[in-house]
Amino acid sequence: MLDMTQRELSAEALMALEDKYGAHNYHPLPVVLTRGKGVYLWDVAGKRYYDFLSAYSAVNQGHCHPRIVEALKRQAERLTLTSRAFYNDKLGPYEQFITSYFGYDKVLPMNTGVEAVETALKLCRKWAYQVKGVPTNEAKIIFAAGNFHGRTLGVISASVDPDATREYGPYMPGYIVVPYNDLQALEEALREPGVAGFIVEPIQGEAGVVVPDDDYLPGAYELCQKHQVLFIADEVQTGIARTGKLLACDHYGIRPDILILGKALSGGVLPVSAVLADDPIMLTIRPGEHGSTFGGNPLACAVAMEALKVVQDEQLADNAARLGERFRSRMQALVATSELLTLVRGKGLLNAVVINDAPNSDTAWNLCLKLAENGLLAKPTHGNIIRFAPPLVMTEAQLDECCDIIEQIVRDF
Ligand code: IF1
Repeated sequence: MLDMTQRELSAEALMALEDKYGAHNYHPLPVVLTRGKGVYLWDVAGKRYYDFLSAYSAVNQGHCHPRIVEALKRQAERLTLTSRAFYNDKLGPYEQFITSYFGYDKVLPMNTGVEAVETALKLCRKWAYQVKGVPTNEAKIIFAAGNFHGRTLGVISASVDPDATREYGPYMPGYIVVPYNDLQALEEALREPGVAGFIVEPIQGEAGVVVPDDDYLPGAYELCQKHQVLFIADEVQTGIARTGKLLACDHYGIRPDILILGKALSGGVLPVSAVLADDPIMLTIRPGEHGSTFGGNPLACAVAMEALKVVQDEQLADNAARLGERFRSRMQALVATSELLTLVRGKGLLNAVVINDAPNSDTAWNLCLKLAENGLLAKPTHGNIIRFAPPLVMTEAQLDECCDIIEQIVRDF
């Protein structure tokens, strides 16, 4: 009976429910989705959309990928959770698989992206005291301004976005924030005593898909090595084929000391995240010193293993690279002839267009409403930037159709 009622609720009624009973910590586009398949989403009225957000790059493999859903179902009927109080028969094989997939000695499995970031920060501090010999409680970690690493207190303490930090203080000590894409500022910060790590997004997502200069990440990595500081890459959003390589760091030939993954590690099926590092770093955390009830659960292990195999078998990195070139060249042509757009930037299928208006304007939002009306879902990041990040299983023909829609809307706007 309840189910019947729910199915018959209109989009308006469903939005009203969220408004009335849910916390107001989001401001979604007024679209109520009920089904997804590959690059498509459908709303409750049956209207079909191209998904150009991919749940913030969590569904790189496409919505409800049959292989991943099958792995989920198979494991769900067998064993879902044991906690880490006992061994389970999925964790070991998954750990072997993912470490060889990314080329690290060890993995520490967590659930959400921000938990993996927190894990990396804790690991970095442990390493500072045990290996580098930093005096107790004096370890410092360097962050880049414009960062987005999640929502915990430990992580927002590094944010420069007032929306993320306002009235959530006091904040975590031991942080240094330097400008992004500025090697000189990083080098100066590295000279401070007690620096243990530098954490960076290879491309800053929330900041508006900001791609650094080609020499920034290799330069930063080299500086970290020189100062015996861990280079920590937050590839929660950029990883797993999104930017046209398995990892964004692969574009620059650098291998982070600590690698953080999340989102697409499960193909968007359930929260699965991971921290990867070699033994001298990972083994500084000992039994009882860190963990999570759900981290490394058999359901997550089965899903993540299948999700990573899909990325490989379907050559999603190559597809992202190819389609990304195509997308940016189409948008480049549009930028050249439109008053409304000033530039397009990105790598692979993580791209953004910047609108010729103020960062606090509502132009990007209004453009996204128009795009949605015309069957394409994208989300503004700031008032004048729209991120375009479709699932990586998209075809060229589909991408062309999407570019046609964007072109049309921008010209008519
Ligand atoms: C939301 C942004 C994207 C991330 C990086 C860690 C996390 C994220 C590089 C934490 C999460 C999300 C969360 C999402 C919005 C979103 C986002 F616009 F805010 F910046 F993707 F671009 N590191 N990113 O991007 O992962 O704990 O959420 O699993 O609604 O907050 P999480």
